[in-house]
Amino acid sequence: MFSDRDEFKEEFLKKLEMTCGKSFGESTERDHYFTLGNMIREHVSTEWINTNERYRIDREKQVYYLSIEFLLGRLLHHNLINLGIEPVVKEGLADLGIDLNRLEEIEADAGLGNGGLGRLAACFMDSLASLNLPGHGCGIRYKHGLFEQKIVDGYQVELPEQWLRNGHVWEVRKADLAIEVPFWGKVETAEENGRLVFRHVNAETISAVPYDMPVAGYKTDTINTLRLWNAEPSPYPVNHDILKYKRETESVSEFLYPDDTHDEGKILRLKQQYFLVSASIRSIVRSYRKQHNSLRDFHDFVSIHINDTHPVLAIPELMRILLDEEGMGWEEAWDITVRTIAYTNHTTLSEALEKWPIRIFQPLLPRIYMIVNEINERFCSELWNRYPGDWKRIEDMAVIAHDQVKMAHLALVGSSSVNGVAALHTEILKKREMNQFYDIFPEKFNNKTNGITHRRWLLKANPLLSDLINEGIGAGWIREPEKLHELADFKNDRVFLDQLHQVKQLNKERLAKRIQEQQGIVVDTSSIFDIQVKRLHAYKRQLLNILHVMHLYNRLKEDSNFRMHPRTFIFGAKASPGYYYAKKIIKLINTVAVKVNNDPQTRDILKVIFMENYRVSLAEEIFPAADISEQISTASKEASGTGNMKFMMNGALTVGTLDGANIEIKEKAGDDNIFIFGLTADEVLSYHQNGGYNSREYYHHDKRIRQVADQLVNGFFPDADDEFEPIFDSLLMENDQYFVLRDFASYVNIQKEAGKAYEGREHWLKMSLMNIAGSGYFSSDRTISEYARDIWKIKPAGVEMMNK
Ligand code: NBG
Repeated sequence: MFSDRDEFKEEFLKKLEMTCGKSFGESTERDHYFTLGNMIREHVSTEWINTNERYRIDREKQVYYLSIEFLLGRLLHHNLINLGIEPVVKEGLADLGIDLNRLEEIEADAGLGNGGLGRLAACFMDSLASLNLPGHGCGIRYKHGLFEQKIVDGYQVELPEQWLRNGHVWEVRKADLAIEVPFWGKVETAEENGRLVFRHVNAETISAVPYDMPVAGYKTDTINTLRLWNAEPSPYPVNHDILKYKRETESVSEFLYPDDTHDEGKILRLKQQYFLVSASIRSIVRSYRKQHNSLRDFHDFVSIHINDTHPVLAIPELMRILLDEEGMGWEEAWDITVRTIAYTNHTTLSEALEKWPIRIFQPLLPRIYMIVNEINERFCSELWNRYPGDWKRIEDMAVIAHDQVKMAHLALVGSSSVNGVAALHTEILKKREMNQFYDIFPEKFNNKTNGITHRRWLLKANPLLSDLINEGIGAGWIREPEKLHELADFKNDRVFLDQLHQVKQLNKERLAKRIQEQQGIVVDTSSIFDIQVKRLHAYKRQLLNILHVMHLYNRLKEDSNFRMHPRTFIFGAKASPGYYYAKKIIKLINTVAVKVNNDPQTRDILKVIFMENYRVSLAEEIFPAADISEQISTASKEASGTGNMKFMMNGALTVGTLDGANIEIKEKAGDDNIFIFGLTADEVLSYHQNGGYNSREYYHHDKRIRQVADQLVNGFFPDADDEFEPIFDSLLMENDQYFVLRDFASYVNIQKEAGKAYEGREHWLKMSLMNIAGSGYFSSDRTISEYARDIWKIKPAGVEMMNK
């Protein structure tokens, strides 16, 4: 790479002329961005080839992480940091009058995911490479990532996202490595040399063309690969209506999660899943065959991880290859498959458990269906031997039942490891949701508490805090995040705490500036920045938060003696386009915002901001600016959460329930450095089981609740008509499934406590510091080391070359 800024500049200018065909004088910022991006990717190529070569020669075990989502965000700045060239590039560009931060803004977010699950996959890619682990991602190159959100008159409006509009500098198309994926058609069975062979005929094939992206580890020589598959018409179409065929083919990688309320959408989703899985497994096997004569020891050299159930067809697909292409017997093929595959569960919400009707599955994937059917029959007969006569249990556990294929059951039966994503979540899987499977496969179950890459979420997102940490404890934490512990030594150091305060203020100013630019609202940076950013979902209870805001407003209006530290409540959330109730909540937040922000009596004390189009790049500005992190899901519902970790690492204090990873955050930050409220998971689950909750009692007995609930429907919001009736009904007619009213009083109290605590500035800063100090555990480097050691059994490769 370039050794100094002059060398960089020289190369940059040369490259600019070559790629853009313009002189420097004529060039635009976009030209600069593309020049720099292309230049970096080309530099990475040599190491990338070397890494692959090393993997090939060393024959070390590799892991492939299959995920329907990769929520990468922007890559330019992150790559510069990981490659260790950020300072040289920044200075070199500055000499040319170019601001690196502005170039960064030109890059579109690669938003190929919804939320936590997809962002986790992206964090894992960074940790794998940074730990020199041989691990690669496999996903889909959606033409449109998650929709772009606009707020119009308080309502969410969705626009198609266009991240590829100007091309993507980080990808390399490898057309020669395309794989033909078959759909439809039928299976012919014949006997050859005394054994049955299966042939999939009359299939309609789709070409899966790989686009590879280099994944650079932090200052290492390891460049792993993220391979995203693009769906294109096959050179061998059987369908004669070419235009229709082309359209149908391309739709497979057009949208993330197409609407699946109708069969057509369902077929498309299942197609996407098999497309991802078949292309990935076959390309893995293809490169494996270059090094090995048979697939007999496949599991010793390859581990395949399925991120939630979307890629679970990896199990029958690998079986198909071993049976039909390798000619193995069932037992041997099954043994290899199970040992190769590991599965992570990310939710216990039953509506998220995937089931596919046979009427769709069988015709679309005829050979795969036969294999799933055989897996089911063998599993059911094992169950029959174990629980003779227990029909009910067998029906509950079967992979195929009631004309549906149950994807989670397939994953549980066909993999060697099943993990939850936080300690509580794994316990709930074992004791409740998957208890019957735990009974027969206890050895498969294990916990891997989620993590986040501290390099993006602290080092890159919060340079001011990173510098302060470096001054305090040196830069060792970047490689060994647990070293953040050493910050605890400064908890009584006034000067250090004061600097911490200044850093937070500057980050709040940066966010305030963004808010003013986008919405024209001036926020007070000495107010508490109280932030809830995540997908909008009833169980995440943005409703509880906004009802509390309404309550504070009422207090301010009614009681002139009521005092509170000024607060800015910031929300960011996308609702799934078909999720009616979630969209109502967005409208409510925006309606409250208008009321509160425009009332001269309250507007200096209370502010409500809804930030449009929450996404990775915006998140990077939000987390560093938070004082309070809202993690208020109904206990037992949030598998882990990862936003909670990002806030903690940036020094925000959590107001939260004992749910998901909040429990572990409390352990690491210390009981005194977190604000916990509400029902516990056991209490919620026992209400579910035994009943006994009546939301109307809370409405009748607590006049604060009555007031805010009534305000939803009594004309308090002048233009709202019956807009918020569905919310009112969910609380009182449908008995408040998420215990919003049950937890309301406890939430109001803890928020009051948090507000008071903020005013004891030094103590608050100490609490904030203890959160940062305890956050090292939540680095995805720790998570990935655990996966590598316990599940994948992979070791760092090329250690001798590391640490350049
Ligand atoms: C989400 C959970 C989060 C968790 C992420 C990552 C799904 C299906 N699940 O709590 O809701 O943090 O996964 O594990 O998106």
